[in-house]
Amino acid sequence: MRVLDTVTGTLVDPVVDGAATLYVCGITPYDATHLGHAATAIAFDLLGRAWRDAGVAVRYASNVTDVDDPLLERAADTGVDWRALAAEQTALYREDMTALQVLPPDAYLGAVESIPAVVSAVEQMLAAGTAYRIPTPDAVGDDDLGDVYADLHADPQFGAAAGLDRDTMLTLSAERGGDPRRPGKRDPLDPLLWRRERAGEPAWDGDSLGRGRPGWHIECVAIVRGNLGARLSVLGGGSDLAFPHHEMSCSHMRVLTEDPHAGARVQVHTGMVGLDGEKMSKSRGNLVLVSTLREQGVDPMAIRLAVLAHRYRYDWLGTDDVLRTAEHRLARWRRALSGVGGAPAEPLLEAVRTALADDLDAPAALAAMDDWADAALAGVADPVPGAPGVVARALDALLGVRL
Ligand code: 5CA
Ligand code: ZN
Repeated sequence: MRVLDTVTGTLVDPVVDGAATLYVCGITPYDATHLGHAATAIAFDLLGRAWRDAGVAVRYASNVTDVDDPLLERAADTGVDWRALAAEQTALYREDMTALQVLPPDAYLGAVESIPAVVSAVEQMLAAGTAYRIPTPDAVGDDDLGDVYADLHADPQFGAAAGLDRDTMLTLSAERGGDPRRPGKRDPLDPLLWRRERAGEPAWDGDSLGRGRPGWHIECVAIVRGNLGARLSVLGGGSDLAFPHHEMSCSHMRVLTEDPHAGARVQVHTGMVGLDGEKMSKSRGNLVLVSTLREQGVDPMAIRLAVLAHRYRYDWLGTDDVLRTAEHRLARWRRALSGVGGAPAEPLLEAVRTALADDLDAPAALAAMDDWADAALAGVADPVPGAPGVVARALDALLGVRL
């Protein structure tokens, strides 16, 4: 089972001694799940299924960023309580994932419940001199504790994974949650670890850090360390997270553990699903939201097939056509499976397993099943009794497509 390591650009088998740990960056619950979120979740679900099928001992953790700036901003804009928004969208996401047959992580944690782990990690970095404080005259309270930032110069490996020039790093940092213009930082790229309480913002007890809330990267780091250990097999998410999020997360893990090999053995990034489809179909009811599609009666298995028709590592566009093609395919497969006999199942299973082992080549797996369905619908000369049942159960297990 090899996957594309986006750091080296090579295919790598992340399994060591029959075991693998996987961390996938989950949602910030301020909006409903769209096809892109679903595609990322399904890609790593396939990886987990392929590993389990091969007998690998898998431990999988993920998160919900249930307190962060985008969530607080959306709540303020729409006049709802941020906690209610997060709870509602997290519940909806879980329903969507269940409908899409995405197997749940072994550990699924929120940022809020991980605050004690974040606080001790940040305290440890301050004590080691790998983090520093910036005064916050606008913070609530009259102490002088300040916001805490990581000192990236403490990590000689910082930047090696993403391999970007400094201007690009600065631009991406500004676009993706960083604050390169914040005065007082040692390096404009240094990421926030702990933000002191400001008027009107949620805050929690931070022991020696004072009341406040966690930075983004350290949240994922705390969950990884607490549940999987600091030497991960695979760190995954969409390609929008490669920099700064995953670069910073791996840096924090190295610094915290004083282990140059801490972080991820392999980073796997899914392509971005273009939501042009959202604009296109909004007039017809915003087709790209998984929950909307479900409400409209679209079979979740057709949504899953629409995703699987695309190789995870490339960008693609979610359109009506993609969905119609998937519905057609699903109906065809179901017709092909409705007989009592069919072509033998074993060659198909072999083809599906081989496709998945090759960097999760789901489109090749679907093509193999298309061939089996063609044969079944054309009428097999020597039909094997029970073959359709074996095929249906194997596709359920390997591809998560319940027929
Ligand atoms: N909570 C953070 C990660 S710690 C976050 O990025 N949340 S998110 O809701 O924006 O995205 C959730 C997951 O879906 C992430 O892995 C992200 O990389 C991925 N994702 C977001 N947009 C897309 C898209 N258009 N196509 C594919 N994957 C996407
Ligand atoms: Zn994350």
